[in-house]
Amino acid sequence: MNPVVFGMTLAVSVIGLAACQPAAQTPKPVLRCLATNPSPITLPGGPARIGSDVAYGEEAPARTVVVDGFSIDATEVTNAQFTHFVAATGYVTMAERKPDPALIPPDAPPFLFLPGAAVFKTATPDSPYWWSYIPGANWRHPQGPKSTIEGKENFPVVQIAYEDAAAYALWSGQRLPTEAEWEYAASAGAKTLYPWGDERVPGGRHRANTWQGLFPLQDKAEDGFAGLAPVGCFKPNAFGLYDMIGNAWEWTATPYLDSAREGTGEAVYTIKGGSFLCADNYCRRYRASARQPQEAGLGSNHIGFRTVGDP
Ligand SMILES: [Ca+2]
Repeated sequence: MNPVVFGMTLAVSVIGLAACQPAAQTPKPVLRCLATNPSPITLPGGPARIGSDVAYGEEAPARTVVVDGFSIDATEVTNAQFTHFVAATGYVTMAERKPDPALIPPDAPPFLFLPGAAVFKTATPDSPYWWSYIPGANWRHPQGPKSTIEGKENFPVVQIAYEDAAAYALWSGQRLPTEAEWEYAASAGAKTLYPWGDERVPGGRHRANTWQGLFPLQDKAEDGFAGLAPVGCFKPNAFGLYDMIGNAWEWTATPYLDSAREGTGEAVYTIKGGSFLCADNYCRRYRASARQPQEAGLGSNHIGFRTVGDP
């Protein structure tokens, strides 16, 4: 998708910004995050219930598929892990490369021809937009050239395009999960709305890093985090997998649509799990069956990935 269209699509005006009032401060929960990355989890094959008939239309129908057994990373791939990959291979991510001018309208603003990626920022009355193409944004500088991952080694790596995630997976002897594998792993056999039950915040305890408050104006961070969280700060699902819901969307190897038939000019893959930007008033894709299309070539600071392996 060309960045101009991307910007126009997401640069939605926010009505009534000035009417918003600051919310009361809510005590932040005390969370213990993983100190070390756990080993991948091996899951048995078999029938898996995926999709939903009671959520967004694109999730229907609920259906049973059969998956083969596989292993899956217990957490999203971290900055530390991706740093190791880049140090070993010299890999340069798409956001660090000059964009393909063929994908950009010739009359587009000059900054769109520079390496960069999409960055979220909280909207304000003076700037009612929440996504911007920022030159210099990449996995080392997820929120733009002045940002850093220093001290965030255990955060999920973001600003990763599809081929970057696939390259990491190949290097590590793994691959990206299919959507069915991912959803099977995320729901962990649960038949409830969320992998942990039918209540999103059972007993007032958040089970995933999402957005509380009126999106995109105010993130109250009642779950302990405004923006990304380190991996493994919330209770794992029944399979022992962390952050399948929330924190960062995750790439899958499943095309969202037939790009050639749809004439999008760029492959579009399915991302899963929702992110720290999913809110009650927007997105609400903090469920295992939720899905969203993502252009293969565009990184953003709310999309990461994890890998799977075959026995
Ligand atoms: Ca949060």
